[in-house]
Amino acid sequence: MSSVKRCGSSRTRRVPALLVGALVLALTGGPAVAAQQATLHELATTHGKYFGSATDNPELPDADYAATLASEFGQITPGNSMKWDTTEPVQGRFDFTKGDVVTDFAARNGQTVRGHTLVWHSQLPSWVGALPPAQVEAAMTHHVTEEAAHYRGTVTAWDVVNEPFNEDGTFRASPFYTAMGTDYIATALRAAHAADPDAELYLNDYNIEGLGAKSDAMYTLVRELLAEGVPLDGVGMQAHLAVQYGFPYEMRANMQRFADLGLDVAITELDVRVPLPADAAELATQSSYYQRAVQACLAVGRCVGVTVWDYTDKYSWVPGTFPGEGAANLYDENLRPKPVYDAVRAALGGGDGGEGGDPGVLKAQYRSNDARAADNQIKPVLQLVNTGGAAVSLPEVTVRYWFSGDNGGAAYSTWCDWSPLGCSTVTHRVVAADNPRPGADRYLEVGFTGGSLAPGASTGEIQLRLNKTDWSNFDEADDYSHGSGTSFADATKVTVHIGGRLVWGTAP
Ligand code: G2I
Repeated sequence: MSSVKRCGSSRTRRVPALLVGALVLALTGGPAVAAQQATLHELATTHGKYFGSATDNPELPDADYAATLASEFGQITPGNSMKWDTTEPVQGRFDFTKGDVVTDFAARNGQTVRGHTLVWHSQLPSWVGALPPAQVEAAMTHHVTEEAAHYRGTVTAWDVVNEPFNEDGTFRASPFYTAMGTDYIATALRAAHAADPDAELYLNDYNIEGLGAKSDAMYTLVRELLAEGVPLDGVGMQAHLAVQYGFPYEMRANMQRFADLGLDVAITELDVRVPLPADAAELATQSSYYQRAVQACLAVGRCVGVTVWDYTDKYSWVPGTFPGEGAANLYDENLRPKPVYDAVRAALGGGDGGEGGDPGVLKAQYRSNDARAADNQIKPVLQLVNTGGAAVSLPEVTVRYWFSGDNGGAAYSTWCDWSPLGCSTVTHRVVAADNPRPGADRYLEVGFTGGSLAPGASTGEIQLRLNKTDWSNFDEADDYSHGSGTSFADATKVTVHIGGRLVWGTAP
């Protein structure tokens, strides 16, 4: 059984992060300091998961880089050194020198290694594409067999096949697909299993983190493979995210549907790039994306861990591939942790020093601006307060003020009358409730087009108003979110969502 599995089997244990840090110090004979901050991996371990990073051979001689890689992360993935163009540049001539440097580093530092990757259309030496199709299967099987056998016992999980799909969910063309059709995937998995029966075998791809055509295609494929008894242990979701493209739709639910098939899932290459220069709102969005990805993994029992695609902007692949974008990683180019690092710690329950900080938590406060509960307008005044340890990106936030339309016309006008944020950044509309209740068949939904809320900060009051376009009267007295207090108080009947997740209040 691999150590990834062992990690998984201890998933139910909950060890306070500080205790883990103290234990590690005690076991390594380190100084008996009490307040050592738990590392990302130690925090993840308290949830039965690992926290890892990609790395690459040219980076390892950088002593400061290597020190943090060794101390902060419990798992590493070679970014390039196990790819086909490095390990078999000439047919039949194998060279595992670079990959061995990475597995040696991991062994010295008690880390597990995800092997990346055995079969991929990219970074493929030209001789593979030049083979007659009839010879591709034998070449692929030989390659998979030699490499998986070489790393038997040192690599705990393999990305056996990487990026098999196009964006629309069709199979990607490659020498393997051309020669064998979709069978190449089962053939590669069987060869890897024969060479290393203990390794966890994964299919890995990007843009399969959320529900959608591409993840549906992966879901269909893995269900078929499992039905055929093909050895497959997990699905890797790369998670190369960008603030300008939004967070993957329903990531947790998507991970859970793979888990429900009996597979492990892993976030294998997480980074979140931003257009440069990054402004405060974009960085807050970035923090929230990292947090939401980590939270999705924590919420899915069979998510075994999170790997960032290198931990520092100093060695990021992003600027070379997306000119004008970057700052995608947890540490800056001088190897200093950035605020997004603290956000990830908070999401892992590490807060600002292990006290269990709550990531991105908002509360809603409400006051009535309306002495007349039976006229033709509703005038709630709302404000949000960040009670968490990390900045919250306001475009991720929606607020619901629940009311009843009282049998008037179905059309509404909504207004923001005043807000220190500027009403132009506040969006508002009336939405019909999915589950209409007395006093709550509709809600006023409030959102934001920009900005972020620092820990402890408040939006200040947002003065809202709505009416039916037929100007018929409301009876607000029984409205779910209505109150008569004219000074601000915490309002648990006003609900707040971050990225679709309920973070405050009780829905009717
Ligand atoms: O592109 C990001 C990742 C997407 N998923 C699969 C991963 O394998 C992929 O990793 C990146 C590496 O991080 C880069 O370092 O894969 C790239 C190639 O597809 C790697 O970049 C290449 C450069 O393009 C080459 O010029 C360079 O010779 O790295 C090579 C080795 O340093």
